[in-house]
Amino acid sequence: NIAVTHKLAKRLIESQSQAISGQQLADEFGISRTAIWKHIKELEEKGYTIESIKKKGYRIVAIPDTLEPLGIQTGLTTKRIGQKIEYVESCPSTQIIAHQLAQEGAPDGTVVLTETQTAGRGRLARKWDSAAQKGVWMSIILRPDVVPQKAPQFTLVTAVAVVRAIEEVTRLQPKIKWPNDILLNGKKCTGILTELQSDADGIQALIIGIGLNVNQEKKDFDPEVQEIATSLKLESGETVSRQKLVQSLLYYMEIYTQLYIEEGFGMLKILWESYSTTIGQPVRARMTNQTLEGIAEGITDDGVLQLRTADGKLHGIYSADIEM
Ligand code: BT5
Repeated sequence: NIAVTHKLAKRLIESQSQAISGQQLADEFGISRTAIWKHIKELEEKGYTIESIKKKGYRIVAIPDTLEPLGIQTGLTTKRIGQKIEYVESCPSTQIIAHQLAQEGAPDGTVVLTETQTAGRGRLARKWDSAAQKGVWMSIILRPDVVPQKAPQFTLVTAVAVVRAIEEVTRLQPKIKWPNDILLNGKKCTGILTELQSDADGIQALIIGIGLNVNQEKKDFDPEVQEIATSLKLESGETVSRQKLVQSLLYYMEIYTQLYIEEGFGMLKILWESYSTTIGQPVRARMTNQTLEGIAEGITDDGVLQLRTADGKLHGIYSADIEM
């Protein structure tokens, strides 16, 4: 019975260094001590390290760094985001699963997580390389009560949340490249993809996809992106806990999306600008129908990039690929 195994793990994780006796666990769960022992074996097979101390009982020493709900939700401090987690070991794309769940009525804050994607996608149907067990491949379903025009800013709000989470869990200092890239030393460690389900009544659901490279070595990346991509491990030299990272990311997503919905973009814009590499720089903005060169002067309260070309004209750019 997997549910009991999960409950047992949760109980042991929460009691931390304090061992709990087999008898006490048996009483609490209303099963035999032998049954408890079998669940303990089950956890060990899943990669948990459990110490069994004579006369004292069981104590969890280490948990495997998977993205399973159990590991993510134990110690999660959010109220909305991540209360419901859909986890699959492998899938074509978490965006596809999230879209389907949203259509079936999944609640605000539902999170989809996977260890690897076989058809991870970026903007404009580009490919997203998603090495197994090495990154965070995640989609978040939000149901904010805002007009569709306010949807693109969720990409910027998410970018700030990603930066804060990386800062909290590592000693790295990530930068944001408008609109949806997070960079470390000029290389991309995270991409964000915000998609929308809407109808005549407005936004039905936002599907925010986040692809975060965590523990890849250079060889783990597809050859096409090896020179432009990086991971937290490559930049920090240390293996990073994906569980901690997701917990931190969901926390910042909750507070910043809330702030945005309730107060607008003002405060977040200041934060966003403080992390931006784009603002104040000469850039080339490639759009589907044209390319513009100029100085990126700032973003508006709607998240639109303000680009001043050599002729002095100010252009509002809604979506583009930026080269610097
Ligand atoms: C993005 O698109 O950056 C958005 C990526 C969103 C991925 C997440 S993962 C969870 C969820 N499920 C999905 O299927 N997608 C979302 P864009 O700005 O279009 O950038 C795509 C480009 O980034 C590609 O053309 C490559 O050049 C590069 N790229 C691909 N994989 C990468 C990786 N792992 N790390 C860094 N760069 C990568």
